[in-house]
Amino acid sequence: MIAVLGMVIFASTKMLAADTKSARVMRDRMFAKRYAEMGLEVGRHPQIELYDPLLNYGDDSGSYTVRLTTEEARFNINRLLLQSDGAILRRIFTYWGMKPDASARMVDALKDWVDADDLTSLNGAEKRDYEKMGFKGLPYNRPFKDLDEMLLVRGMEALNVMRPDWREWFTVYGDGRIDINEARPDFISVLAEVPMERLTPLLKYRNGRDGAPHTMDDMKLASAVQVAQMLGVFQPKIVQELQQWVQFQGPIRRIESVGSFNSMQRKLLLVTQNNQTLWRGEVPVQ
Ligand SMILES: [Ca+2]
Ligand SMILES: [Ca+2]
Repeated sequence: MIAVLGMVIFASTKMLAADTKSARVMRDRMFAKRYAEMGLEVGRHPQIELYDPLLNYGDDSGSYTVRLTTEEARFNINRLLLQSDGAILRRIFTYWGMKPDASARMVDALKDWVDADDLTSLNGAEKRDYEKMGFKGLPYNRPFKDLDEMLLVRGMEALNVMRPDWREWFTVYGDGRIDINEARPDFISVLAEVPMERLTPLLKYRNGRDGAPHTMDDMKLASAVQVAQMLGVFQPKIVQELQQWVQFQGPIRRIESVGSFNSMQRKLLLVTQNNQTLWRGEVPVQ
């Protein structure tokens, strides 16, 4: 099927051979997206395995690379705000280089946005504060339905400039527990309050004998105690936090497909649960 699709793309490319530069850019964008779409279709197949060779494909004109992971590999922003004292979120912002008062201000503003009341937290922002800034109808006073809603929160514009990849850290899906088998090392470092170098035993274990992530020999972490031991954390507070905030196989699939054509790259994302689409769209290539 893929070979046939590839030939179709190649043939249409030839027809467009003699055109202007802007038309070439448009064409490259279109074909890069088409390759990404091909990848997404392969990646969403229920029988596809994490390490399936079909997840990478290339021919003379273009290619796609698919990454399968779980949505729970990210921090659920709503749960962090509504089911904790905000400590983990403050740690994330501090890790990004924000000063303690700025990160407390950001956490409080986010918290006020999602909590139902109009009572301004110590460093937060509620209706009155947004009205003073000239905004009516804010905050929504409900959990974020989409990450982009976060951009409406006071202070997020500046954070978006400082940390353009902030979306990579968060999700609005899942029960809030981080899939420790899929989470990025820096996420684990922030979650468990350990420096990156302390992660080596855990990552070694997770990667299996070949030392590479997402291959057939990967090992699965299976308990919070095991995670705590591997990270060398014994403070009861952190162990308890791990027990509360960690899981080992998130049920929500995240399929990321990057299509390339000439120098153009486009990335499509599909989030599914029980084969139902939760989110589908294009995201920036990081
Ligand atoms: Ca509120
Ligand atoms: Ca491996």
